[in-house]
Amino acid sequence: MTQEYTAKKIQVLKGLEAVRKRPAMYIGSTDIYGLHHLIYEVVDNSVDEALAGHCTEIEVVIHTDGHVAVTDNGRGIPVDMHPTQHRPAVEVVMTTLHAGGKFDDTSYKVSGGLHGVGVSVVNGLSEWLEVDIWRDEHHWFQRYENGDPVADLENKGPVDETGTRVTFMPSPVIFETLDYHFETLVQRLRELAFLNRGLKISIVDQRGKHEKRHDFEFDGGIVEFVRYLNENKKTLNDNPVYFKTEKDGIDVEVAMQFHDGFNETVFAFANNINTIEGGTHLSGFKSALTRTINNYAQTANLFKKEKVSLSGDDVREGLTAIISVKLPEPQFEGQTKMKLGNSDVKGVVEAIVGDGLKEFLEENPSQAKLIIEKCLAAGRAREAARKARDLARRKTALESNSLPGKLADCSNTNPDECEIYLVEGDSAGGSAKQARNREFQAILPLRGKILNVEKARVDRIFSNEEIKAIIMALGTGVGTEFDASKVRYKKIILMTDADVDGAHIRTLLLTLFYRKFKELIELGYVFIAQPPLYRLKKGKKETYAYNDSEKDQILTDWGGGDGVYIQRYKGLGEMNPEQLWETTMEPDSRTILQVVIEDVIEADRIFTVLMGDEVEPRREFIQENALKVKNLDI
Ligand code: 0RA
Repeated sequence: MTQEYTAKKIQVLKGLEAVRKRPAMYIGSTDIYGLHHLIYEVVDNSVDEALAGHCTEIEVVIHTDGHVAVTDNGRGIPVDMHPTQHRPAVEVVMTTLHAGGKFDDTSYKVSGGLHGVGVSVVNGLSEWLEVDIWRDEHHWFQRYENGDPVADLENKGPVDETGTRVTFMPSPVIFETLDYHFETLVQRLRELAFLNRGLKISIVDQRGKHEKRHDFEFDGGIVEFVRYLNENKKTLNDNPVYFKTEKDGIDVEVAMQFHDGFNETVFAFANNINTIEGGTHLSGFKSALTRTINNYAQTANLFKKEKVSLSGDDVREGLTAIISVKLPEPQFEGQTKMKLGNSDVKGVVEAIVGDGLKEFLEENPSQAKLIIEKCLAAGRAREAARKARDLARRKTALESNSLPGKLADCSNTNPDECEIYLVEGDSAGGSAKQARNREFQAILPLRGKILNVEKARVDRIFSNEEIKAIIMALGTGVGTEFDASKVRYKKIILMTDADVDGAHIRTLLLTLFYRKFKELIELGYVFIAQPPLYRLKKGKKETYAYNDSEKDQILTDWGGGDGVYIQRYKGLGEMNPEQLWETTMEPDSRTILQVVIEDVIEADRIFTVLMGDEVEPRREFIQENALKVKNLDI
């Protein structure tokens, strides 16, 4: 940016009352997501300084009492007098909605879109906020409370360096929680560091006994991002392929690497935002990929006799890729505003991926051969799966209205009111069938461990009996035929034993849902049952405990363990139907956990990394990342 910044460039719109009145309109919500959003907003401003070429380091510190400081070594927020407001520019930036350089096309601002609501929103939602600016050879300081300055901008003396520190305490009146989730912040900051090559981003958490800290700085940028996602995978091209271009103000970077697994992991970012609904950058990438691989296979005579073309799904099997575009005026569309709409982006991405990939394949014929063979194998498997599906369909299995033999269905047919329990083991299944309310609760018993879909190709997945039964019972179809609106139950409850095997089966089921029925998770239809661990009885008193600390609490309340009969349930099968009903299935008394995907990238990586043989990290993951406790029945 060559244009000099002056205070008059800042356009003045509105005061901050609007923000306090309707915080959700600006930051999405006032729960933990909104709370994290405050940090992202401030960090985004610093990232913009970095993108403009003026900042190399950003540090985020969470202090003991929950206030947060974000420091960068950029140019510093301007402090000169605003020509019409007669206040320093920083005060205007902090107290006026949408003030900032970004409304005129000469001040190039890249981040934002989703977050780019302006730092004034953070100020408006903070009990107090302090800004320190090192600029024009001086240290400047101002404090605000509930959005209003408590004193004029203060000159605290001469300094040499430049930068900005924004320190803020989110308002406890506005936010439901002030308890940041460190790992979530770490993941986002790591992602930002990957997406902005060479930028150093640190995060420090001082709340616990021991300080926690991460320093991220990736000189390889998104190439390192791809390596990180492919950790523990056997890759086909040893180094991720990387393309970069700049055209008409649009910056495009792509990194990609194939591995011998079966999942497609393609993430598209626009201005550092994960555009989970895709958009023009993603479609440009996909069409170039399919076209280029087909052309190369044709020219290099790799199709042999068998096949004439590969589909998009075939060429993306086992592909990990990051597409990152940066552009001055992103248009975010779609339901969640996470789909890039700028039409000119498609051609730019298509051109660079087409040219770059062609060159890579031609220059690396042995790796190219591996990749094409893998795509061909994917095509064959897809063909086999299609045939198996057609065959099964003729036998009225997967499609039509037929249901699996093991399913004890409910009588109600309104999906809004219906639940299905996927139950570990035939004996627990039997208890559940007796226990249930057959009007709205269906039971599908599953025998033993279901297939790990992370390690199997489509044809095997769809010929697995347990998985077939699940697909038939759900009614949605699968793969290209999947249709969430056909779901037969809007509560799909996984019910497994409270032991290591149960945790494993639950993970296998979660993997199946994550990889093949992700939309059902996104729609909030997937839950985990919480059976009790103990039954406690003393005289006529009887109760259940769902974990050890609950059990200890009950024993304390009952005046110690004397005369208390404690039964530890090793599995669901040890409960009789009445007990199973009242503890785990009765909507008024049970607790079920809703499965939510907090962070797609980490979820994807973790599923691939952890579907190996380690049980412990898997269990921790399930407990810490995938679930949000929500008692839906209260
Ligand atoms: C407006 C204009 C300029 C810089 C900034 C804002 C700025 C904002 C933040 C927020 C956190 N860190 C920041 N660093 C800079 C350009 C100033 C110039 O031209 O010198």
